[in-house]
Amino acid sequence: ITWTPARPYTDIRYETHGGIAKITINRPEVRNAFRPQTVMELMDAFAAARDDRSIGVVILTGQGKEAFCSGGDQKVRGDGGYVGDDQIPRLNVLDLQRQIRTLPKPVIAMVAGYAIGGGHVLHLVCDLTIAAENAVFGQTGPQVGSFDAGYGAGLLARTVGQKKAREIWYLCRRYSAREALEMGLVNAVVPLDRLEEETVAWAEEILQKSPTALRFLKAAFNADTDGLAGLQQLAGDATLLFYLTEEAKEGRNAFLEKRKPDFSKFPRFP
Ligand code: 2NE
Repeated sequence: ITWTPARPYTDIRYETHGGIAKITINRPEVRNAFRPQTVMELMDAFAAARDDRSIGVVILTGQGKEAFCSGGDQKVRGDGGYVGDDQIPRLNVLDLQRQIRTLPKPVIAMVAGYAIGGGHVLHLVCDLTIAAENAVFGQTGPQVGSFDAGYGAGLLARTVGQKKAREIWYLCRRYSAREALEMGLVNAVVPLDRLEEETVAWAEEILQKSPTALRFLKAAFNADTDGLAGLQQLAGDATLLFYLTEEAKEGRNAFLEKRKPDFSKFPRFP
Protein backbone atom coordinates (compact mmCIF):
# COMPACT_ATOMS: atom_id res chain seq x y z
CA ILE A 1 0.00 0.00 0.00
CA THR A 2 1.47 3.33 -1.06
CA TRP A 3 0.75 6.22 1.28
CA THR A 4 1.18 9.79 0.13
CA PRO A 5 2.31 12.27 2.82
CA ALA A 6 -0.25 15.06 2.78
CA ARG A 7 0.60 17.43 5.63
CA PRO A 8 3.78 18.16 7.62
CA TYR A 9 3.79 17.55 11.39
CA THR A 10 6.36 16.77 14.07
CA ASP A 11 4.57 14.29 16.39
CA ILE A 12 2.30 12.59 13.88
CA ARG A 13 2.10 11.66 10.20
CA TYR A 14 -0.82 12.37 7.91
CA GLU A 15 -0.95 10.31 4.73
CA THR A 16 -3.58 9.39 2.19
CA HIS A 17 -4.29 6.49 -0.12
CA GLY A 18 -7.37 6.69 -2.32
CA GLY A 19 -10.27 7.79 -0.10
CA ILE A 20 -8.42 6.84 3.11
CA ALA A 21 -6.52 9.17 5.44
CA LYS A 22 -4.05 7.48 7.76
CA ILE A 23 -3.09 9.39 10.91
CA THR A 24 -0.11 7.92 12.76
CA ILE A 25 1.07 8.95 16.22
CA ASN A 26 4.81 9.05 15.66
CA ARG A 27 6.50 8.99 19.08
CA PRO A 28 7.61 5.34 19.27
CA GLU A 29 10.37 6.22 21.79
CA VAL A 30 7.61 6.75 24.39
CA ARG A 31 5.28 4.05 23.04
CA ASN A 32 3.37 6.78 21.18
CA ALA A 33 2.36 8.62 24.33
CA PHE A 34 0.77 11.97 23.53
CA ARG A 35 1.86 15.40 24.72
CA PRO A 36 -0.21 18.58 24.11
CA GLN A 37 1.59 19.17 20.78
CA THR A 38 0.71 15.63 19.62
CA VAL A 39 -2.95 16.21 20.39
CA MET A 40 -2.97 19.62 18.66
CA GLU A 41 -1.50 18.02 15.55
CA LEU A 42 -4.01 15.15 15.73
CA MET A 43 -6.87 17.64 15.94
CA ASP A 44 -5.52 19.54 12.94
CA ALA A 45 -5.19 16.29 10.98
CA PHE A 46 -8.70 15.09 11.85
CA ALA A 47 -10.07 18.51 10.84
CA ALA A 48 -8.26 18.19 7.50
CA ALA A 49 -9.70 14.70 6.98
CA ARG A 50 -13.15 16.00 7.79
CA ASP A 51 -12.91 18.87 5.30
CA ASP A 52 -11.40 16.79 2.49
CA ARG A 53 -14.29 15.62 0.31
CA SER A 54 -12.13 12.89 -1.22
CA ILE A 55 -11.63 11.22 2.19
CA GLY A 56 -14.29 8.71 3.28
CA VAL A 57 -12.55 6.78 6.06
CA VAL A 58 -9.84 7.70 8.57
CA ILE A 59 -7.40 5.20 10.08
CA LEU A 60 -5.80 6.13 13.42
CA THR A 61 -2.69 4.20 14.36
CA GLY A 62 0.66 4.34 16.13
CA GLN A 63 4.15 4.12 14.68
CA GLY A 64 5.81 0.71 15.00
CA LYS A 65 4.60 -2.58 16.35
CA GLU A 66 5.17 -1.92 20.07
CA ALA A 67 2.26 0.42 20.71
CA PHE A 68 -0.82 2.07 19.29
CA CYS A 69 -0.66 4.67 22.07
CA SER A 70 0.34 4.59 25.76
CA GLY A 71 -1.80 7.55 26.79
CA GLY A 72 -0.71 10.87 28.21
CA ASP A 73 3.05 11.50 28.29
CA GLN A 74 3.79 11.16 32.01
CA LYS A 75 7.12 12.92 31.52
CA VAL A 76 5.32 16.21 30.75
CA ARG A 77 2.48 15.71 33.18
CA GLY A 78 2.36 18.80 35.38
CA ASP A 79 0.06 19.59 38.26
CA GLY A 80 -3.04 20.51 36.28
CA GLY A 81 -2.58 18.53 33.09
CA TYR A 82 -0.01 17.83 30.39
CA VAL A 83 2.32 20.77 29.78
CA GLY A 84 3.78 21.91 26.46
CA ASP A 85 6.16 24.71 25.46
CA ASP A 86 3.51 27.32 26.32
CA GLN A 87 3.53 26.05 29.93
CA ILE A 88 -0.28 25.69 29.88
CA PRO A 89 -1.45 22.46 31.56
CA ARG A 90 -3.92 20.73 29.23
CA LEU A 91 -6.16 17.69 28.95
CA ASN A 92 -6.79 18.45 25.30
CA VAL A 93 -7.12 14.78 24.42
CA LEU A 94 -10.70 15.10 25.66
CA ASP A 95 -11.37 17.58 22.82
CA LEU A 96 -9.80 15.10 20.41
CA GLN A 97 -12.09 12.32 21.67
CA ARG A 98 -15.15 14.44 20.90
CA GLN A 99 -13.72 15.36 17.50
CA ILE A 100 -13.30 11.70 16.57
CA ARG A 101 -16.84 10.97 17.73
CA THR A 102 -18.37 13.83 15.77
CA LEU A 103 -16.29 13.40 12.60
CA PRO A 104 -19.01 12.43 10.09
CA LYS A 105 -16.90 9.67 8.56
CA PRO A 106 -15.96 6.28 10.01
CA VAL A 107 -12.70 6.22 11.98
CA ILE A 108 -10.89 2.89 12.34
CA ALA A 109 -8.31 2.31 15.07
CA MET A 110 -5.50 0.09 13.76
CA VAL A 111 -3.88 -1.33 16.86
CA ALA A 112 -0.53 -3.09 17.15
CA GLY A 113 0.96 -3.50 20.61
CA TYR A 114 -0.23 -1.49 23.59
CA ALA A 115 -3.43 0.56 23.63
CA ILE A 116 -3.15 1.64 27.24
CA GLY A 117 -4.53 4.42 29.45
CA GLY A 118 -5.58 7.45 27.40
CA GLY A 119 -4.42 5.46 24.36
CA HIS A 120 -7.00 2.83 25.15
CA VAL A 121 -9.72 5.48 25.26
CA LEU A 122 -8.59 6.75 21.85
CA HIS A 123 -9.22 3.36 20.25
CA LEU A 124 -12.49 3.11 22.19
CA VAL A 125 -13.89 6.32 20.69
CA CYS A 126 -13.06 5.17 17.15
CA ASP A 127 -15.93 3.56 15.23
CA LEU A 128 -14.12 0.27 14.66
CA THR A 129 -10.93 -1.35 15.91
CA ILE A 130 -8.79 -3.83 14.02
CA ALA A 131 -6.22 -5.39 16.34
CA ALA A 132 -3.00 -7.23 15.58
CA GLU A 133 -2.44 -10.49 17.45
CA ASN A 134 0.15 -8.72 19.64
CA ALA A 135 -2.27 -5.99 20.74
CA VAL A 136 -2.67 -5.41 24.48
CA PHE A 137 -5.52 -3.37 25.94
CA GLY A 138 -6.10 -1.82 29.34
CA GLN A 139 -6.52 1.19 31.58
CA THR A 140 -3.85 2.29 34.07
CA GLY A 141 -5.42 5.41 35.60
CA PRO A 142 -5.91 4.24 39.20
CA GLN A 143 -2.30 3.01 39.11
CA VAL A 144 -0.73 6.26 37.91
CA GLY A 145 -3.09 8.71 39.61
CA SER A 146 -5.46 9.46 36.77
CA PHE A 147 -8.84 8.48 35.36
CA ASP A 148 -11.11 9.17 32.41
CA ALA A 149 -14.61 9.31 33.80
CA GLY A 150 -16.09 10.48 30.48
CA TYR A 151 -16.02 8.26 27.42
CA GLY A 152 -13.30 6.22 29.12
CA ALA A 153 -15.79 4.97 31.69
CA GLY A 154 -19.27 5.46 30.23
CA LEU A 155 -18.61 4.41 26.65
CA LEU A 156 -16.45 1.52 27.84
CA ALA A 157 -19.37 0.25 29.93
CA ARG A 158 -21.70 0.61 26.93
CA THR A 159 -19.19 -1.35 24.86
CA VAL A 160 -18.20 -4.23 27.13
CA GLY A 161 -20.85 -4.07 29.86
CA GLN A 162 -20.83 -2.58 33.35
CA LYS A 163 -19.12 -5.45 35.18
CA LYS A 164 -16.28 -5.79 32.67
CA ALA A 165 -15.74 -2.02 32.45
CA ARG A 166 -15.47 -1.76 36.22
CA GLU A 167 -13.03 -4.69 36.25
CA ILE A 168 -10.89 -3.01 33.58
CA TRP A 169 -10.68 0.24 35.56
CA TYR A 170 -10.56 -1.08 39.12
CA LEU A 171 -7.90 -3.75 38.55
CA CYS A 172 -5.87 -2.15 35.72
CA ARG A 173 -5.22 -5.55 34.16
CA ARG A 174 -4.00 -6.04 30.61
CA TYR A 175 -6.09 -7.90 28.05
CA SER A 176 -4.94 -9.75 24.95
CA ALA A 177 -6.35 -9.14 21.49
CA ARG A 178 -8.35 -12.38 21.75
CA GLU A 179 -9.84 -11.34 25.09
CA ALA A 180 -10.68 -7.94 23.62
CA LEU A 181 -12.45 -9.65 20.72
CA GLU A 182 -14.43 -11.86 23.11
CA MET A 183 -15.66 -8.84 25.08
CA GLY A 184 -16.65 -6.88 21.96
CA LEU A 185 -13.92 -4.30 22.41
CA VAL A 186 -12.46 -4.87 18.92
CA ASN A 187 -13.93 -5.95 15.59
CA ALA A 188 -11.23 -8.31 14.35
CA VAL A 189 -7.87 -9.78 15.29
CA VAL A 190 -5.39 -10.31 12.47
CA PRO A 191 -1.75 -11.35 12.18
CA LEU A 192 0.60 -8.42 12.81
CA ASP A 193 2.11 -8.59 9.34
CA ARG A 194 -1.35 -8.34 7.77
CA LEU A 195 -2.68 -5.56 10.04
CA GLU A 196 -2.49 -2.69 7.58
CA GLU A 197 -3.65 -4.79 4.61
CA GLU A 198 -6.71 -6.00 6.55
CA THR A 199 -7.53 -2.56 7.94
CA VAL A 200 -7.32 -1.00 4.49
CA ALA A 201 -9.56 -3.81 3.15
CA TRP A 202 -12.18 -2.89 5.80
CA ALA A 203 -11.82 0.79 4.89
CA GLU A 204 -12.18 0.07 1.17
CA GLU A 205 -15.33 -1.96 1.81
CA ILE A 206 -16.76 0.99 3.75
CA LEU A 207 -15.80 3.36 0.92
CA GLN A 208 -18.19 1.46 -1.38
CA LYS A 209 -21.14 2.41 0.84
CA SER A 210 -23.36 5.50 0.81
CA PRO A 211 -21.51 8.31 2.66
CA THR A 212 -24.75 9.92 3.78
CA ALA A 213 -26.13 6.65 5.15
CA LEU A 214 -22.86 6.11 7.04
CA ARG A 215 -22.94 9.69 8.34
CA PHE A 216 -26.44 9.27 9.72
CA LEU A 217 -25.68 5.88 11.23
CA LYS A 218 -22.62 7.25 13.03
CA ALA A 219 -24.69 10.16 14.35
CA ALA A 220 -27.43 7.76 15.42
CA PHE A 221 -25.01 5.50 17.30
CA ASN A 222 -23.59 8.61 18.99
CA ALA A 223 -27.04 9.99 19.80
CA ASP A 224 -27.80 6.81 21.71
CA THR A 225 -24.87 7.46 24.05
CA ASP A 226 -24.11 11.19 23.89
CA GLY A 227 -27.30 12.76 25.20
CA LEU A 228 -28.23 16.17 23.83
CA ALA A 229 -24.79 16.59 22.22
CA GLY A 230 -25.40 13.35 20.30
CA LEU A 231 -28.84 14.51 19.31
CA GLN A 232 -27.35 17.80 18.14
CA GLN A 233 -25.06 15.92 15.76
CA LEU A 234 -27.95 13.88 14.34
CA ALA A 235 -30.06 17.03 14.09
CA GLY A 236 -27.26 18.87 12.30
CA ASP A 237 -27.08 16.11 9.73
CA ALA A 238 -30.86 16.36 9.24
CA THR A 239 -30.46 20.11 8.65
CA LEU A 240 -27.72 19.43 6.12
CA LEU A 241 -30.06 17.12 4.17
CA PHE A 242 -32.94 19.58 4.49
CA TYR A 243 -30.79 22.41 3.06
CA LEU A 244 -30.39 20.30 -0.07
CA THR A 245 -34.17 20.24 -0.70
CA GLU A 246 -36.23 22.62 -2.83
CA GLU A 247 -38.46 23.22 0.19
CA ALA A 248 -35.62 24.65 2.27
CA LYS A 249 -34.28 26.60 -0.71
CA GLU A 250 -37.72 28.20 -1.16
CA GLY A 251 -37.47 29.65 2.37
CA ARG A 252 -33.98 31.01 1.73
CA ASN A 253 -34.84 32.38 -1.72
CA ALA A 254 -38.02 34.07 -0.49
CA PHE A 255 -36.04 35.88 2.21
CA LEU A 256 -33.39 37.01 -0.26
CA GLU A 257 -36.05 38.08 -2.81
CA LYS A 258 -38.02 39.91 -0.09
CA ARG A 259 -41.25 37.98 -0.77
CA LYS A 260 -43.51 35.63 1.16
CA PRO A 261 -42.35 32.00 0.89
CA ASP A 262 -44.68 29.62 -0.97
CA PHE A 263 -44.43 26.17 0.61
CA SER A 264 -47.78 25.04 -0.88
CA LYS A 265 -46.24 22.74 -3.48
CA PHE A 266 -44.28 20.69 -0.95
CA PRO A 267 -45.88 17.45 0.23
CA ARG A 268 -46.87 16.72 3.81
CA PHE A 269 -45.74 13.11 3.97
CA PRO A 270 -47.77 10.85 6.26
C1 2NE B 1 2.97 1.11 27.46
C2 2NE B 1 3.76 0.19 28.39
C3 2NE B 1 2.88 -0.95 28.90
C4 2NE B 1 4.92 -0.39 27.53
O1 2NE B 1 5.76 -1.18 28.31
P1 2NE B 1 7.18 -1.66 27.71
O2 2NE B 1 7.79 -2.54 28.75
O3 2NE B 1 6.99 -2.22 26.35
O4 2NE B 1 8.05 -0.34 27.48
P2 2NE B 1 8.61 0.65 28.59
O5 2NE B 1 10.05 0.33 28.82
O6 2NE B 1 7.74 0.74 29.76
O7 2NE B 1 8.51 2.04 27.79
C5 2NE B 1 9.42 2.38 26.77
C6 2NE B 1 9.72 3.85 26.92
O8 2NE B 1 8.51 4.56 26.72
C7 2NE B 1 8.25 5.38 27.84
C8 2NE B 1 8.92 4.66 28.99
O9 2NE B 1 9.13 5.55 30.07
C9 2NE B 1 10.21 4.21 28.33
O10 2NE B 1 11.11 5.25 28.18
P3 2NE B 1 12.42 5.38 29.15
O11 2NE B 1 11.87 5.55 30.54
O12 2NE B 1 13.16 4.08 28.96
O13 2NE B 1 13.13 6.58 28.65
N1 2NE B 1 6.81 5.49 28.03
C10 2NE B 1 5.88 4.55 27.89
N2 2NE B 1 4.66 5.01 28.14
C11 2NE B 1 4.83 6.31 28.47
C12 2NE B 1 3.94 7.33 28.85
N3 2NE B 1 2.60 7.15 28.91
N4 2NE B 1 4.44 8.54 29.13
C13 2NE B 1 5.75 8.78 29.02
N5 2NE B 1 6.66 7.84 28.68
C14 2NE B 1 6.19 6.62 28.40
C15 2NE B 1 4.35 0.95 29.59
O14 2NE B 1 5.36 1.82 29.14
C16 2NE B 1 3.33 1.73 30.35
O15 2NE B 1 2.62 1.19 31.17
N6 2NE B 1 3.26 3.05 30.09
C17 2NE B 1 2.47 3.97 30.87
C18 2NE B 1 1.00 3.86 30.53
C19 2NE B 1 0.20 4.88 31.31
O16 2NE B 1 0.03 4.78 32.48
N7 2NE B 1 -0.28 5.96 30.63
C20 2NE B 1 -0.93 7.08 31.21
C21 2NE B 1 -2.35 6.79 31.65
S1 2NE B 1 -3.25 8.23 32.17
C22 2NE B 1 -3.79 8.90 30.66
O17 2NE B 1 -3.33 8.52 29.64
C23 2NE B 1 -4.81 9.96 30.65
C24 2NE B 1 -5.93 9.93 31.47
O18 2NE B 1 -6.08 8.91 32.30
C25 2NE B 1 -6.88 10.95 31.46
C26 2NE B 1 -6.72 11.99 30.58
C27 2NE B 1 -5.62 12.03 29.75
C28 2NE B 1 -4.68 11.02 29.77
